Amino acid sequence: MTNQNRFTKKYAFLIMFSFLLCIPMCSSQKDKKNIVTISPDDTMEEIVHKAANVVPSPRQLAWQELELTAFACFSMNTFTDKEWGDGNEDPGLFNPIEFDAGQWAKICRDAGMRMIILTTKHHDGFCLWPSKFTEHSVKNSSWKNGKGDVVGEVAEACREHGLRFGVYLSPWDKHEASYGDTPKYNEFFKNQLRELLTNYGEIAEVWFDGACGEGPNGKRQAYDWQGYYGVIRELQPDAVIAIMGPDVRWVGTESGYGRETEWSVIPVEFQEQDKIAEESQHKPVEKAFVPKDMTLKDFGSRSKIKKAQALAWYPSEVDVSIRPGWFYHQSQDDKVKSPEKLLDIYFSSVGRNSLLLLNIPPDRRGLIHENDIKALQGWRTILDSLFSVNFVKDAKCRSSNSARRHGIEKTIDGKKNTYWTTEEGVERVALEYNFTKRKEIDVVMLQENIRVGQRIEKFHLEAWIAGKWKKIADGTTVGYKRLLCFPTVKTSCIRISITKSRSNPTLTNVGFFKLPEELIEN
Ligand code: FUL
Repeated sequence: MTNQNRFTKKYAFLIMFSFLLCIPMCSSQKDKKNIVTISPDDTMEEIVHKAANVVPSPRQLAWQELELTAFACFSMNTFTDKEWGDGNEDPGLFNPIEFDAGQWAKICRDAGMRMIILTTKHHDGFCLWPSKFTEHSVKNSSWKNGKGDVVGEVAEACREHGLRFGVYLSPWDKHEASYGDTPKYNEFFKNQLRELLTNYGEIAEVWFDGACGEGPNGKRQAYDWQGYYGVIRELQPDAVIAIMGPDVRWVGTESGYGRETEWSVIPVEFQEQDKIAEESQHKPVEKAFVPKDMTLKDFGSRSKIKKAQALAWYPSEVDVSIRPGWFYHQSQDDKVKSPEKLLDIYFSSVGRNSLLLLNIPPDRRGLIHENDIKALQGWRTILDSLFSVNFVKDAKCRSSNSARRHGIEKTIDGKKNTYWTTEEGVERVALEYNFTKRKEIDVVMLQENIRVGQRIEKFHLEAWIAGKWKKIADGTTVGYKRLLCFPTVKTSCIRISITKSRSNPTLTNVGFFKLPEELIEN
């Protein structure tokens, strides 16, 4: 990652909170609970209780449940063999003669992706749709004699294949002459957003890159984030706004590896707390928060929330490319990540309370390259084989405590809306799953019911082997999904002990699985 990326993505974290603090509060009642203020008089116990009851907004919940999404970094850079263009590229260079959005959507769907996010405009300003507001677009390319619309075709293909569609729109524009002329460019950018958000059906995610450099005149632009967010909320109220936005947090690296301790409820620090609390129901409040390093080991542990002035639901997204670069380069055809590497990334993103945004950059033909297809298919085969048999189906289960109507059987019914929990005040608890026959197990899946909040802080797993309990894994946070992988055990019973929780813990689904044999031998 370049220094500029690092800086600008950090900056993103700063900026998004200003909006997060106001928009969720001034929108619907439902959205209110994804943020809570902490009073200076709150005891630690009260702060922990508040943290335990912050929940995702409906749009954040729908987004989290997608689990796997694809990025399609495809634009002028694909044809110039660059990662970042300078905005002076000849539009005529863009000519994907075999372009087939249906192929992208089919490959992504078959790999298990639930959405494609397209780079509709990268930093070079070239637009993949015939924008009325610039000449630097597909309308002046050789492709389809300037009559093509990549955004339209990808949006349509996504719909046909049952995928959601998202747009990446770079605020940084190295081509546009008004860039740096702040009010003028902000209007230009909002016009482009309006085109994308009105002409292409439902948009599930708007992805704002943090990169903010100089425009063609050497000027820098002050982005009107609040104005941009307003356009999105008005035109696509169900879309999450990611990275430089209030709904989805960049995990902090582009490696594909999330944190082992990943809280979706994290502190929002701002200076004029009373003023914000007073004004938040009525109008946006200008930014007033303290920057954080996105690579912190954790954002939401007790020591962090203790110092917070407010807490917000702000879940993490892990973005990574299947190749070394974000855009297609022929020289990287033999550097596509292997199915095993992708599996490891899956465990370390989806399996660590994050959503995975995997970039699959189409090539110059306008197709996903054969090598990427092979890797994706290999990965899907492993995932299907791994998760095809969940041993809970055969298990008899019991727990040391359960609340009425929330018994442990709710963890094995496969439903996402039912869940096990304990009686009020019971925060340490054990759950046992007894199998009719001994099973070989090396992967455990835990899912909290995030609809009521994220609560589990510490847990461990034990297997009953040769007449005694043997510890096989332990962890801190669970969140939406936690996957743990350990050396294979042959056991008749697994015990999950939750030893620390914020308020009564919940589990909506539990799974016990066995990795395919060939992976273990490797
Ligand atoms: C980065 C950009 O600068 C890359 O080119 C790419 O678009 C990636 C997804 O985000 O910040």
